[in-house]
Amino acid sequence: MKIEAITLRELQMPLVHFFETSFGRTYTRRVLLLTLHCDGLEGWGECVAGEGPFYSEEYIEGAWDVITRYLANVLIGKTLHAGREVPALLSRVRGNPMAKAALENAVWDAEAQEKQLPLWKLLGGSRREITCGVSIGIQDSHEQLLQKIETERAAGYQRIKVKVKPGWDVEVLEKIRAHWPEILLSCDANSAYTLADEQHLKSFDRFKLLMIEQPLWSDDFYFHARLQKHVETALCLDEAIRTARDAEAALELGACRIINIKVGRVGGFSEALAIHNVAERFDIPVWCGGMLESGVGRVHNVALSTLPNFKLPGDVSASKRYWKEDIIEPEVEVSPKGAISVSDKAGRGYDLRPHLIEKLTVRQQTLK
Ligand code: OSB
Ligand code: MG
Repeated sequence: MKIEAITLRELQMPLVHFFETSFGRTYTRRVLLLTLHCDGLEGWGECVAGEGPFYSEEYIEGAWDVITRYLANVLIGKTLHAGREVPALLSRVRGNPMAKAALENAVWDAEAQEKQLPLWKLLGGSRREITCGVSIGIQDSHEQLLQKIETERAAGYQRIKVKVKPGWDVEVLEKIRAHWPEILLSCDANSAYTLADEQHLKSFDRFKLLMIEQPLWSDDFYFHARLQKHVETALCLDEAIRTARDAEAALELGACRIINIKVGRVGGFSEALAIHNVAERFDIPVWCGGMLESGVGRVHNVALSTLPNFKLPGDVSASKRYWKEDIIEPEVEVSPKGAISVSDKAGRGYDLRPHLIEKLTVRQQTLK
């Protein structure tokens, strides 16, 4: 396929409910969508960068800039056969994995259409159904959080993850366990603690959590390894794992027993697959994280989650948890048992809603 042009769009999508982590609260997602125009096909990709540089260094303005200034022009005019070819082409630009992932994944999206294969099969997936958990942000009150957990449990979700930070942790976990002693429960700190909190984090052991996600610094393996020796609960790394090399280093050090793979954080499907394979070699389960994606990123997450070592429920949940209306047709739906079934349709398996996309778009630029 020849890449003739690339369109960037910024969509502003108000969340059904605000989402708060240890680094801040989001009310409206600013979504950067890319469309690759190639031989009559359209490949779509989503850049999951945040509104500000708080989860990682990347943010929407920076991603827009690096794509338009340095990345898109490398692909425009080229004839590509596979998404796998993209990382090498973009490697001259350092870092910026979320910007690169939007481009690479759009190529995979087009490749699946061209080869008339479901994207999940092209990626090497084997599951017909993926299991879902939810990530629940910090709320205004404990009662609100418990109410939300009740709602998500009733909807069938198989694992509850709650965001924690100093001051919103043990008391919260205590109350959750008092209501639901047996549920699959984990917490995510988004780097809110330091080694000075070692004893405090050890006290989480009594809650029998499935994992504690990214308790320490976003760029660290060494001190996570030290912490993992001290606590019984499995640690899971999110922010710190950017490459398959990172995964290998972290696992050799014993920095975690579980890995969260986010296709945006790691620069695209190729690196996500490589991390999946490293973890499998170490007999470490992975699961698919989320970044409050619109339908485009969400269905790419669904496809990735069909790989065999995605053995734990992911943060990939129904469109309606995030949006009044999602930009895909059909929307991503979760069964009462907490699962999403994958379709046998070629490509991403979901159509786009062009009128809604147009309505939500606040800026647009096409590069030729
Ligand atoms: O750390 O997993 C995270 C959302 C934004 C930034 C970071 C994270 C999250 C989530 C939400 O936990 C996952 C989702 O529901 O998309
Ligand atoms: Mg996380």
